Amino acid sequence: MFKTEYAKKVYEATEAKNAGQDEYLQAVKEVLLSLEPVVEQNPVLQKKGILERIVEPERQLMFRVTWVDDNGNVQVNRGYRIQFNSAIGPYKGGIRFHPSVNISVIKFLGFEQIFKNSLTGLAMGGGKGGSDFDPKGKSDEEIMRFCQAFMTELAKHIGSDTDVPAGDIGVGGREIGYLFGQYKRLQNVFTGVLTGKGLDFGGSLARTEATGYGLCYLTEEMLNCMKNDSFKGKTVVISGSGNVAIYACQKATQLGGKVVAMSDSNGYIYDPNGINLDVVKQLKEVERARICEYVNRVEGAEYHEGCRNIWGIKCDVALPCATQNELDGDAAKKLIANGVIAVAEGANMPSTPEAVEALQAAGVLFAPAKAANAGGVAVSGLEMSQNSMRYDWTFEEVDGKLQGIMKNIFHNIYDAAEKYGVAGDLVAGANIAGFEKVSNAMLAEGIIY
Ligand code: NDP
Ligand code: 2IT
Repeated sequence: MFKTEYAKKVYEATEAKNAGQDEYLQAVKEVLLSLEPVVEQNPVLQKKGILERIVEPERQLMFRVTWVDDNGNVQVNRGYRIQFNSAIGPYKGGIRFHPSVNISVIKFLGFEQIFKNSLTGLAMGGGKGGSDFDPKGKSDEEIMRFCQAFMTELAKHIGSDTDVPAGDIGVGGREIGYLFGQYKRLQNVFTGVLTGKGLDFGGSLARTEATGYGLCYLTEEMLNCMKNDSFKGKTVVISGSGNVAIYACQKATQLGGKVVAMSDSNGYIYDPNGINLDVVKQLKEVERARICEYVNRVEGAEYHEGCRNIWGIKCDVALPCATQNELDGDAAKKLIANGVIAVAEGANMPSTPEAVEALQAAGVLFAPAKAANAGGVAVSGLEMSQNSMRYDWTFEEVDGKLQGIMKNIFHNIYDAAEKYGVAGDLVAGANIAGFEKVSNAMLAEGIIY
């Protein structure tokens, strides 16, 4: 698979050093394969060990989180923060609370974040954190106590100019509030140390909407530039029903698309009349209920057990917005057989390598996560700017900047693919364009002899 000795050697060494870390190795392999034309044309990258350095986190924190549940029982979870790369700015990236979290998952997310954050054009390095804590079925008090226990250790390692966490799966506005409160209590400073904060204490307008909206802005630009087309009149399928999926549904609908399906980890709903987003929001944002409940409230809708079968629904645009490796080779084949035009990744690494290969080979427009879901962290960057200024922009100002950033990202990745002889391959384009700024900074900042 590898054509250059250098990339191959670095991948094999990474594999040997990180045995069993499947998600992390999957993410590294894709990036190193894309970077082969870049390392071939720039021998200084090998001379200065850039690839060896970029696959090794600057710092990895793993810690015990002890908390007490509502029955008075002591519970222990594992916490993580991977401070992956700070060449272009303070570490920046979300925190995930989900039972599937392990070192491999957090490292793949932190690694991807380096390139994503670079693509936004803002000064943010890459990081990620989380815990194997399962928020499902926990009371509000349990969530609060867990967040406080988690932050009691994390607070020692983060700061508004050092490392700025945010939300991800299982971490939304409620959790960020509790985490922020505990940081402030411990450090006695009110700073922009987290993003995604509530609007009353330093949060940015449009951060809640940013990832889903940004995904649709980039998809619209891709449809427009590569197919002279748009969302208008398109049938759209969106997996997930969390933060990213909900606001992707809202924007896709505003742009003239009809979203006919959404899911959670149990199953999916199909609504031929177009998803009623108010119902989904009520269920997911207010009641924290399961998606199956939708069919009890909306006539004509169907519920099917098993979230993966959502990709069998005929659609023009597919937006995977749930989790990693949720769209595999078989799902890609179904989408292709049903005439899909575009797939854009709202989740991080939702498509398996087999799916990406099949979609690209079939000529389906494919926007990779690093570019397509960068709107969330981009507006996090804008939240940091507003916190530094101690001044807030309006929703329209932030949304306008987000649109500009997403259009820019599309053109940068499109142009990078063309420049390195892989025109139209936006996966390679995103990896290359994201890498260029980070590697330039690493070269400029030197190494200790
Ligand atoms: P949420 O916790 O708000 O929602 C997650 C959604 O995905 C839920 O519907 C959840 O269903 C579903 N899901 C989670 N795990 C699985 C699984 N193993 N199998 C099937 N479905 C699953 O998270 P977000 O919307 O914030 O995040 C979704 C994706 O977007 C993640 O990949 C995240 O990394 C990525 N992302 C998030 C950003 C953000 O700003 N929030 C920014 C960029 C990317 P259930 O409720 O049943 O668990
Ligand atoms: O994957 C991601 O980009 C996020 N979860 C958002 C990170 C952030 O710092 O806003």
